[in-house]
Amino acid sequence: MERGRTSFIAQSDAEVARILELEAERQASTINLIASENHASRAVLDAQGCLMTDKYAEGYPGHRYYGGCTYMDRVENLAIDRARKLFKAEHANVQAHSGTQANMAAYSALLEHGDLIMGMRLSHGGHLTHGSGVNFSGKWYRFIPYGVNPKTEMLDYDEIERLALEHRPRLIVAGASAYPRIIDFARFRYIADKVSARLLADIAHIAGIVAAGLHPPPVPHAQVVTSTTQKTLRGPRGGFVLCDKELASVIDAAVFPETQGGPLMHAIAAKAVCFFEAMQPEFVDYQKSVLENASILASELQARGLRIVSGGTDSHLVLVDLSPFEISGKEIEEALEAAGILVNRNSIPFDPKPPQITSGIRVGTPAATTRGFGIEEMKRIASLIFRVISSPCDEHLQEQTREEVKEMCQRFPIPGIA
Ligand code: DSN
Repeated sequence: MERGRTSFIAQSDAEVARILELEAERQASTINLIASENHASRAVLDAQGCLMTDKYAEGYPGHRYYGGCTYMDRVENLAIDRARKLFKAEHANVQAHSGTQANMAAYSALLEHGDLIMGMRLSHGGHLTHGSGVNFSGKWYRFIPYGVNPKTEMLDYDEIERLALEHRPRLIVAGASAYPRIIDFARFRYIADKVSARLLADIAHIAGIVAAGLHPPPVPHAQVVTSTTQKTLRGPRGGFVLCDKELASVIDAAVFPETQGGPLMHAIAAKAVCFFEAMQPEFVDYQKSVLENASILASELQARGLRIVSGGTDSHLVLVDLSPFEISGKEIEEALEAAGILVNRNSIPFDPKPPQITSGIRVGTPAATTRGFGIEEMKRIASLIFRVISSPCDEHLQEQTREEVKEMCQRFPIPGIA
């Protein structure tokens, strides 16, 4: 069991080759329910490991600071064209190294340091780059956080509008890392227009669902859209920015040369492959299964008495409130890992516990769906999760569950592992 290039690595570095083999074995024998992860295709992995790693290509297609960029231009133009087509955007920048870099560049293009932004509170499902005090965003800009309604645990658009009218931000960020419901980009734009703010949609988590047409699109509502490529979009680890054409030059300048140097051309080649894969009809089927699996997982967990934040999900993720069981997200993350099931501890709205401990777990279906898990497997996974949650200190039970997980996994190989 090894990925294509491991044998070459083994010839020059046996230690790293062994670690890669162990990681492949870990991925193959465990169920990955981490909502922000996925299993990229062999084509994406090969492109990301390709010889474009060797090339400097500072600048943009047709305007590079190095010779030898003919094929860099071709592959970057392909990635740009595909990203624009996939998301119906006027302009795309595919050089951002990550979602954080994409947000850094977008803020820099649109704002001055000290400007006011509205973003979703991290503890209600927002992202570090949406104003956390430990992140550049919270240090360089002033943020007014918005959150979910305490009763519905869903975005409260009336309250967001009230806050916008009171504070009059220059930018509103719509998007989340742990919010299981549809995000109403049209409503966000209506609010932004009322206070002459710009709207940025951070679709990192839902990009694949948006690309498949199964979540209302951020374009044309948001003037700027940022994203990663490795989550539901199932591409390489990386970022990209979409924007209206009048912002194209300021966004490009904010990515390079302002916040990044040389682009990662191998990653851009892999992004091109990812966008191509996301244009295929099978990708829509895949995203439908991702949503169906998440919905089944939520209802099966609910049927066993677990409280699901907001009462369900419209997306690829489910937030489970563990507080009625008087156990923490950290304890259950660790107990589930011992049982071969990977989730992450996650704050739930109004969580009294700190982010290192949390009262919840976040459970997502993109990776498990990629390896072919369907409704029957989701039902079984829900019963295994419940079993572990019910006896979180029972190591024998975890070992027994781990064996069952291994047996399930053997029937569903990961596409990127030969
Ligand atoms: N840290 C990622 C997540 O897990 O959602 C977002 O960048």
